[in-house]
Amino acid sequence: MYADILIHSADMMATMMGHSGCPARGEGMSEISPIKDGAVAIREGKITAIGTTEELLAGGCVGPETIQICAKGKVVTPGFVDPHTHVIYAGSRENELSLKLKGVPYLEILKQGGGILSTVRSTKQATDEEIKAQTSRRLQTMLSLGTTTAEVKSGYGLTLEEEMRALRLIKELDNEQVIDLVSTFMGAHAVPPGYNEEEFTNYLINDVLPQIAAQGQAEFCDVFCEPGVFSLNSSERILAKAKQLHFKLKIHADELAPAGGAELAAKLKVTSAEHLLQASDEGIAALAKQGVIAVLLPSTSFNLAKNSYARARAMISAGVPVALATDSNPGSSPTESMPLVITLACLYLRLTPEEALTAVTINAAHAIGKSNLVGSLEVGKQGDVLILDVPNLNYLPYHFGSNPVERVIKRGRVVWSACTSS
Ligand code: IZC
Ligand code: ZN
Repeated sequence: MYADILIHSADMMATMMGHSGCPARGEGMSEISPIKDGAVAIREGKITAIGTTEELLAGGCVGPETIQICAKGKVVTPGFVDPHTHVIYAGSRENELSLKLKGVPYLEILKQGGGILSTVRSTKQATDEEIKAQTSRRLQTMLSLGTTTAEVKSGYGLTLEEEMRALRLIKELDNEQVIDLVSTFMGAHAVPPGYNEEEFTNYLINDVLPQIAAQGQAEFCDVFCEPGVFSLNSSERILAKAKQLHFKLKIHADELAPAGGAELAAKLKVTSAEHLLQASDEGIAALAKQGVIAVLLPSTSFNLAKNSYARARAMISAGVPVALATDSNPGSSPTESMPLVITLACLYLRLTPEEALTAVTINAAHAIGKSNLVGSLEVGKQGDVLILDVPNLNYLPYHFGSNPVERVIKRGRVVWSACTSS
């Protein structure tokens, strides 16, 4: 069978093979299973062969119609998986920049009715078409920066009706644009005016979650577990109900204050715990024991400008599988860039380039339950491949602030190319 597309002659092809069953942890995070002079063949959207250029050419996968792309002098990787975003919204919050620069804390802005609540208002006022148009632009930027699969959280609705609308729009966008999207229900994102925390928690548990489950448009349920937003107790009640309703679980934990969020994540055996800047040693050990993936978000730390980053080295030493994400949102991380996240992870989380690559590919795929489909270059997986215009892997975090992605191949089709999009 001839391939539809053959990418060949890559100086280095990072396959990330061997971690599809379980996320990589400890020293396993450094195993990128590289192939020198690497090649990958894709047919009908799936990878059909992988090896050296010589091996693939000898295997007879090139027919008269096969598109051949030479990656000489380049690095080839799986498409990036961004496992934590809040990209479904309308509006922006640059008006809060001056407050932030004056040192007003993120949660104080929220308390004053801004922050998340400001985006809730702008999203509510927008039409479906406006939300989709603004979100599509962000997704297109993400694609150009190498993201081929992403998770998207609701949470700028905070009513049953508006949360359902967000999840419906995520589904529509999943069908209409290139990036594969995984939906997360995050009604527990902030307490809206008119409720106290307990009332809103009860509303989510009794009125919202059962209907979201019945609608079937979200795979995961997430909670902003943070003192001043949702307490440990409220978070546990919401996630326990979500588990009963067969959602997979995520939790924003220990971001701004140490509060036992990591311990709760381990107790509930969530798929992933996010942020974790203030996670305790006990919390980290508990995450490792339960195999909970830590999704770390260094662009958020960078943008909050507090010089405080998650203790990724302690997590990796303890055996916690680490993934990385943009946290793309209009408040604490207005960026779409996984390459920037890779640079920040190497400089401030002290990941090696190999560990960072594992964290944005196969471990990120595990964090959203898609490791059987994406996150590595292996026969049978989706043909989601990046050609990076970098001479070696160190160059990827080293040179920052411009786009290293030369071409994005999604299910065997070139969907973005640096040379044609200027
Ligand atoms: O809009 O500020 N952290 N949720 C929790 C966010 C950031 C999104 C936002
Ligand atoms: Zn988040």
